[in-house]
Amino acid sequence: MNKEYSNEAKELREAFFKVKQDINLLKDEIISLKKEPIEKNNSIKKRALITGLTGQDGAYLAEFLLKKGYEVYGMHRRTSMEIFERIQSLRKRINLIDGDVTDMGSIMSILKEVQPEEIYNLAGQSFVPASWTQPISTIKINSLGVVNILESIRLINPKIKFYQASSSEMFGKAQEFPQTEKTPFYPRSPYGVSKVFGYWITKNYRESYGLFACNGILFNHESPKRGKQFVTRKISHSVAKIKLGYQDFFEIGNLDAKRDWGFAGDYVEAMWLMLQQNKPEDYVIGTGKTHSVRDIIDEAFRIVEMPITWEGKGVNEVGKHNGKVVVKVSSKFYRPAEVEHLWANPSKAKKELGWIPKTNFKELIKMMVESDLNHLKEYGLLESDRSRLDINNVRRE
Ligand code: NDP
Ligand code: GDR
Repeated sequence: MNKEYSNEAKELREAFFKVKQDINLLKDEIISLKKEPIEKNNSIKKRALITGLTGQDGAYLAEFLLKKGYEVYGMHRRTSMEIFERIQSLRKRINLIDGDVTDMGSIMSILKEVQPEEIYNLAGQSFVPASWTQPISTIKINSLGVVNILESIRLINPKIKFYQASSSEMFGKAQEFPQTEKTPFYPRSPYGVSKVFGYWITKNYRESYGLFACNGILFNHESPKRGKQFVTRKISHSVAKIKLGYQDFFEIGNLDAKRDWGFAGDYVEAMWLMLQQNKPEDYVIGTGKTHSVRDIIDEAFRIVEMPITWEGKGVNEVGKHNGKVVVKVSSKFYRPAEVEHLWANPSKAKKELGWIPKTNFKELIKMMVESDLNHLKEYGLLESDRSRLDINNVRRE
C-alpha cells in the first residue's frame, strides 16, 4: 500500500486531490442547501458574531446558527495560508471578518461595523500541551482576549449577549466527582489557569455591569473536524492509517486519563440555548459518562475489526493486534501535570436549558474512525495526513 512518488508526481497528485476535494465540497454545499432549509422566522434576522470561526466548534456553531436563520459573522485572524477547510461548505453563507481577540481595537471596529446581538467567543489557544511551551500567548488569547471583548461590549453596546467558551480543564485536579457548576477549580496547566481568568472576568462583568454574559463549562467534545493533535482524532486517524497499511503503529501518552467525551455538533446547541434564556447563567455541559484513552483505542480498533490486547506496564506498555505492535506508550506525550479524571454532571443544563447530548461514546468514535477511513480511501495519504503533529511536547522529549 505504501507508495513512493517523485516530487513532481507528488505535487501533481496533491493538486489533483485538492481539485477533487473542492468539487466534493461544492457538492456538499449544494446538498446542505437543498436538505436543510433555513427555519422560517418572520422577524428580522438575528446577527451573531463568532470568534474562532475556523476552529472545530466555530464550524459547527456557524452551521447551527445558519439553520436557525441567523446572519452569521465569523471573525478570523490573518494567517499566511487560508485555513477555511472546516467551513468550506458554508463559506459563501458566512460573512468573514478579519480580527484578533488580542487586539481590542480590531474587536471594537468589528462590533461597530457588524452590530451583533450575540457574540460567541470560541477563539482560543486550545491545545493544553502548547500552553506549557507558549504560556504567555495562551494567556493573551484565552484570558486577555476575553476581557478585550467584554470591554468592547461594555463600551459599544452593553445589550450584546456574550458566550464564553470556558472549560472543564478549570476543574483540573478535580475536588469532587462528578463536577457541577459549584465544584471548586484546581487548574493543572497554564491553559487551565488562563480559562479560570476568562470564567471569572465573564462572571464579574455580568455582576458589575449587568451584561448578559454566560460561561459554558464544556467538557471535551470531539468530531471528525477535531484537530489531529487531540487524542480522539489522533487515535481515529492513526487507526485508519494502520488499517489501510499507511502506518504500522502510533505512539501515545497517558492511557489511563479519563474524560467525559461528547460530540461537538451536540454541544453547540447548548451554547445557543444559554443565550436564549431570560437570565444569564453558567452551565456545565457534558454527557455524564467517562471513558479512558485506552477505551478509545480499544473501540477504534474494534471498529476496523483489528481487536488489540495490551502487554507490559507504564512506558513499556504496548497494544498488539495478531502479535504485531500497533500502539506504543511514549513518555514524550506525558504532561508536566496531568488531569487524570474529569466527569460532568450536566443536570442543570438538562433541567433549565432542556439540553441533552444525542450522540454516545461508541457512536462518536465510529463517526470519527469512519470519516478518517473514507477520507483516506478517497484521497490516499496526503502530506497533511502524515504524523507531523505527533511531535507535540518535543521540548520535553
Ligand atoms: P480549535 O483549536 O479548533 O479552534 C480555536 C479557534 O480559535 C481557531 O479558529 C483559531 O484560529 C482561533 N484563534 C486562536 N487564537 C486567536 C486569536 N488570537 N484571535 C482570534 N482567533 C483566534 O478549538 P475548539 O473549536 O475545539 O474550541 C473552541 C473554544 O472552546 C476554545 O476556546 C477552547 O479552548 C474551548 N473549549 C474547547 C473544548 C473542546 O473539547 N473542544 C472544551 C472546552 C472549551 P486559527 O484557525 O487561526 O488557529
Ligand atoms: P484535553 O484534550 O487536554 O483534555 O483538552 P486532549 O485530547 O489533548 O487530551 C486528553 C487526554 O488524553 C491524554 N493523552 C494524550 N493527549 C494527546 N493530545 N496526545 C496524546 O498522544 C495523548 N496520550 C494521552 C492527555 O494526557 C489528556 O489527559 C481538550 C481541549 O479541547 C481543551 O481546549 C478543552 O478545554 C478540554 O479538552 C476540555
